[in-house]
Amino acid sequence: MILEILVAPDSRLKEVATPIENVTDEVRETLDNMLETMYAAPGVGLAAPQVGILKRMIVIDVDYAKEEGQKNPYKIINPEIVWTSEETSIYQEGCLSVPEYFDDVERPEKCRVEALNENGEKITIEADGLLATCIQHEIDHLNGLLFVDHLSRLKKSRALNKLEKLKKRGVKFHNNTPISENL
Ligand code: K1U
Ligand code: ZN
Repeated sequence: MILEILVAPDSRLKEVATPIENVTDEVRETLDNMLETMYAAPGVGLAAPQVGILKRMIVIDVDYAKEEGQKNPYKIINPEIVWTSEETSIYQEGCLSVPEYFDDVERPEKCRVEALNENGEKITIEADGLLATCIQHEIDHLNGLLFVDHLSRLKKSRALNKLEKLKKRGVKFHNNTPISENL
């Protein structure tokens, strides 16, 4: 099932999500729905708060972006960043909750993340490149942060004010694109 992706500004995107206590069938079904939603958007990651679920789970597939049809999804529950590299890298990020805005964000180049998989087993992910960027971007969502929070105040307000105006005019978004106006 495809879920509705929240668009900023939305107070639910600023909340800190709570840990998952038990990895149940309901959690697995939500992860599957999140993946379906992410592929349809299309995106390379999605965090549960972006679909209005304030729980600590994310999905990622950076390989899908490289070669269409090649799926290599991660379903990640209660992720914790346990190490980051001192070297940083700059990547032009986008966000499904901040449609039509892209900007450079500097983050640690590599990171190590401990989490649970969809079977409730402990996993460790050693990430670099786009995977490291994406996993840090998604964990930010679990902590109520958007990538525009890493930009200057001016750039952040430019990005969010534009969206706020579109929302006030009744513009709805579909697949990251404004689609309609109820004037
Ligand atoms: O969290 C999100 O909103 C998803 C976001 C993840 C992300 C992208 C780039 C850098 C960091 C995190 C996206 O997927 S935006 C869309 C996107 O980047 C993309 C879409 C289709 C093909 C390739 C990339
Ligand atoms: Zn995002």
